[in-house]
Amino acid sequence: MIIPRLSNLITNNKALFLAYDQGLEHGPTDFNLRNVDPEYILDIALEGKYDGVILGHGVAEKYYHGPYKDVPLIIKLNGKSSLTNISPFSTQICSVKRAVQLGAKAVGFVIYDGSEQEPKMFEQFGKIVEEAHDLGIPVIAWMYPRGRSIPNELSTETLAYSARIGLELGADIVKIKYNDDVEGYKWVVKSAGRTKLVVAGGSKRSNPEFLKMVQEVMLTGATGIAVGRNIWQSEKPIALSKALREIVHNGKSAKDVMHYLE
Ligand code: FBP
Repeated sequence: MIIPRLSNLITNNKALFLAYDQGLEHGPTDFNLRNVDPEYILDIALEGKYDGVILGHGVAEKYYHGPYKDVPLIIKLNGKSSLTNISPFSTQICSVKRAVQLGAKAVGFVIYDGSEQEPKMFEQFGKIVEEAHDLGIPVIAWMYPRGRSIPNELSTETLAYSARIGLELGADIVKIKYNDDVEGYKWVVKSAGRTKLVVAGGSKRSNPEFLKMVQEVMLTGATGIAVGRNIWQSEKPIALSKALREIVHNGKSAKDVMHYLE
C-alpha cells in the first residue's frame, strides 16, 4: 500500500476546503444567478487560496481546467438528490479511477451511519478506500449520522461515534458537522485518532457568527473546515475567505480578522 498523499491538501495539520456539491444534494435552491455558475466558485477557490475544492465528477469534467488546476481537486464519489424520500442512502456515481483521470488529489464519500442502508455504504466505502490507497489517494468521509435510529444527529456521543467509524473504516479525513459544544467536540476530534477532522460549514450564518464558529472549531483540535454556502452565498466571498484562512492557518481570532469584512 502507498501512503496517501495528504500533503497536497493539508499544511501544518491545517486545511481549508471549499465545498460545491450542493447542486446535486440540494438542487439549485441554494444558488443565485452568480453562484449557480461553477466558474464563480472556482474563481473564489483560486483567489481565496483554498487547499481543495470539492466537486462532483460532472462539474469537474466541464469546469476544472486551466488555472483552476492550481487548486487541488477533491471529487465526491457518491451522491443523492433531495427529491427522493427513501431512508438515507447515497450511492457511488463515480469511480476512483475516473476521479484520478479528472485530476483529483483526493476522493470523498458520504456515509449516513445509523441509516438502514449503512451496510451498503460501508461496503462501497471499503472498496473505495482500497482502490484509492493503492494509488496513494487520500479518502475523505463525510460522516453524517442519519436515519430513524439516530434521535439526535448532533449529540456529542453520536458525532464521536461517527468520527471513530471514519477511523475504523480507513478514512484519512472525516468531515463532520459541528454542534456548537467546544468542550464536547474535543472528544469528537480525539475519537477520530490519526484521522484528520474537518468541520462542515452548514447553512448560512452571519459573518461574525460564522467566524466565531470557525475560531471555536480550531480550539477543539480540528484540522480545519470544509465550507460551502457560508462562503459562496456571502456578498464578500473573497474577503471572508481571507479572514477564514487567517483563523484556520494562522491561529487568529474572529475579532482579529473582522477588519477584512469592513
Ligand atoms: P455547506 O458548508 O454548504 O453546509 O456544505 C457542506 C456539505 O457537507 C456539502 O458538502 C453537502 O452538499 C452538504 O453539506 C450536505 O448537507 P446535508 O446532507 O445536511 O443537506
